[in-house]
Amino acid sequence: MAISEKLQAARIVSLPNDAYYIPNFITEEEEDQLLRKISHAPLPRWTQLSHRRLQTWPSSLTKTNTLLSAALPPWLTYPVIEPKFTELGIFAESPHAAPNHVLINEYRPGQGIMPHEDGPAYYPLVATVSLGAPIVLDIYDKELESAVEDGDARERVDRAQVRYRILQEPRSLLVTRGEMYTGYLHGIAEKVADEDLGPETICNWDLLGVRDGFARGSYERATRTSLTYRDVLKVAKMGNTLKFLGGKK
Ligand SMILES: O=C(O)CCC(=O)C(=O)O
Repeated sequence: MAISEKLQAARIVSLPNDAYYIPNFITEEEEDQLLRKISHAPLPRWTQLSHRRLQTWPSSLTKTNTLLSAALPPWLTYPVIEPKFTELGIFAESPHAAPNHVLINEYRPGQGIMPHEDGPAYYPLVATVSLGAPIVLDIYDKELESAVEDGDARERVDRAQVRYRILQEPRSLLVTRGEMYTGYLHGIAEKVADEDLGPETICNWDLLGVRDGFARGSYERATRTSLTYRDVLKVAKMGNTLKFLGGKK
């Protein structure tokens, strides 16, 4: 099954191929339920990074970018993957025809993520469900990559030109794939407010669920959590795991 007409209608037309934005992808009850499950995860599930904290489900990838085969927990599967992703045909063309990996990032006001690309471990498609509060995702040209790698990375990033800005409302879905996935970097600025919001600066402005809510042109950040669903290309089945870890089959 290819992507559905509903997803086609959600395409952000001012962006390269392809990005899709659907407001109110999940209900408030579904958002509450996800936030509850995330907050009830045992503390060791969290990796505290310097500018955000992170949960990785079902597990981190190995050094060779391999996922040890394990099912995602039901609360990350229902209702987001089944039935919602499947109805939209989001992962219909990916190797496992479904996501097998989820990163959960939590950003407090002032926190963010440096411009980066998601890399070759994954099929080039990421589906992001946002919870809790809005945030702006910045899209950078890839030339920034070498600038980030050498010298004073943070200063260079601050000076770098953002090419596109995508506003992600709580409960929304953002899908990026293809050229949008491989040809650009993405990041979230470490700010306590997102400003200069309007039809000229936000490329999904016409697709927002509550455009009026941003009519003042800015908002103070609050804690925002994202679920990024991906399909890891290399999966080691349990039968092969011993061999994989260096043992005998
Ligand atoms: O939180 C987000 O929306 C972006 C997360 C991200 O860039 C990543 O997980 O690679």
